[in-house]
Amino acid sequence: MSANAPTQAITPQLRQWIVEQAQSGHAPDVVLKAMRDAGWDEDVAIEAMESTLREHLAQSAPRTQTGPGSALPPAATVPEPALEASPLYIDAVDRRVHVLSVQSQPRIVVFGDLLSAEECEALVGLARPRMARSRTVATKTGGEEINVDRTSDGMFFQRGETDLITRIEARIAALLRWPLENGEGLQILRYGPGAEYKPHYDYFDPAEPGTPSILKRGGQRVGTLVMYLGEPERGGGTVFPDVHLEVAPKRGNAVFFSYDRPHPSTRTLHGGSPVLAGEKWIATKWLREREFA
Ligand code: PD2
Ligand code: ZN
Repeated sequence: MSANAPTQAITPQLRQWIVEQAQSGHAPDVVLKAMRDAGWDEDVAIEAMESTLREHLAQSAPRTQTGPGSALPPAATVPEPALEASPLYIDAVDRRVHVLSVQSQPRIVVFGDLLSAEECEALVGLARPRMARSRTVATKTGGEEINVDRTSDGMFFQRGETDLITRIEARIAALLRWPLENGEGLQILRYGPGAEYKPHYDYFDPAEPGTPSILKRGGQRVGTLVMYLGEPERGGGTVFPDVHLEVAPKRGNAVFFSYDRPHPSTRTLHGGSPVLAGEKWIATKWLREREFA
């Protein structure tokens, strides 16, 4: 709250109104603007929205994906780099990408030198003026929400938005042998000291009511490529708790993982550890089953 703003109480009525807005699909920015127009201090309004939606999610019925009689969702084809001959590097259109580590179940591959230092800097430079507090897709409504588990700032590029982005997207498509058209636009995230991304799955939970609407555009996510654009001094690794793996966020490197069904059995739970010193920047490319038009 700004220093001289009077204290504003977050009443049960306000909380109910916030939940109703989210359920009817209003974007967080729209709700925030309505609150500011009604005289709410911006920081109080954000806190009210975040705490209300967090509590609301926690109170929702527990999800059972693995209960007796519930079959696993069917497996999909996933992106897969050409690793059959145990290569030390893969030539991906215009760049020789190093293969630093490979794991099969779950499929997790660490790449070195996927991006040059100049490309990393250029992406950060393009993104920096457009950064805003991160939002993720709200699977309850199919809209967007401020994600209380993510304390980074972020933005999305359109696919093919600049020549640089087109070149990088073509490189990724060749590296992962997955159609460029099936990729979402690059997401850029910046984590300052203390910022983290709590462990989560990148696929859309089939049990959430908003998921069918999200899947109309391109189907499920089946793979993720996290590229490190800016390294912190300490902390900020990408962790996979189920397999006790931590990938160091080294600039130009990337970690790829795939998941053939939207289910925890893929063991692709992952998160971004808190940045302990410095700043971490990443670009994430999510791969869908079909064209993401
Ligand atoms: O920043 C990361 O390391 C990270 C961790 C978990 C990024 C993502 N997920 C993501 O972009 O999905
Ligand atoms: Zn993720």
